[in-house]
Amino acid sequence: MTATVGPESLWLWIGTIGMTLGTLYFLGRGRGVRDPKMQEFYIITIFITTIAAAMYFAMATGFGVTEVMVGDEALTIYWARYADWLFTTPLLLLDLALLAGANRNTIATLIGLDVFMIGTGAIATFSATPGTRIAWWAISTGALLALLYVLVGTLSKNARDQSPEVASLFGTLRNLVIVLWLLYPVVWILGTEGTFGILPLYWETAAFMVLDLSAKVGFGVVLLRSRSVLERAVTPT
Ligand code: RET
Repeated sequence: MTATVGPESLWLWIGTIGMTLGTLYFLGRGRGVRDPKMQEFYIITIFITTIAAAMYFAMATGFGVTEVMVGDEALTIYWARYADWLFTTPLLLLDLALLAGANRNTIATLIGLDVFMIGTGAIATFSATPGTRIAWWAISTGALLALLYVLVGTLSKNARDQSPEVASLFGTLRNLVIVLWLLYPVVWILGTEGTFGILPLYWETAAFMVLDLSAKVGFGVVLLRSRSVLERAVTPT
């Protein structure tokens, strides 16, 4: 599944380097961590940036890109994004859910909605007519809104039942997720996938790169920087 990578490869290489540096940083910080519960956060977060680094490398080198015909127009599609998101977005939610002390049902609901969102988003991306593309985009965005509703409702309540420090860290991360994740469907619909031709592929790739680095490395830095708060999250009061 290859097509040629254009000048947007600049952003894909920056993404590859950024995700790799993020991975090395988290590996370095996690080395001395002995508490198994604390290690969970490190393992999950390190997998997130490792998967992203691999998928950015796949996109930059032309493996992760293909073409989709929409009418008589050929769209360049970086399918490796969806492979990345399918695994990394559930892991990001798992980090949040563990921090909040959520139960299994809440975790399953969040991850189920998330996989549905990325799955239907992938269908949107590979659909052959503008109408079906927009319809699947709307279905996927519906799942995103439902997911954010669970974050704001049940998960925030779980977090408030923890210590004030945990609740406050959770609040910061949750707000980061709300703002960043809502921008993905916007970039998609304005970008080449939306077929309205508002944002060219070059700038769309740059936008997704900035979002991905913020939502993964930025998120991880905020989550893992305060060891004392995490310790409180893993030792129930
Ligand atoms: C798509 C297109 C269809 C509509 C929606 C989307 C949402 C994507 C999201 C992706 C989040 C990715 C993250 C990556 C981490 O780095 C698939 C773009 C709603 C929310 C957080």
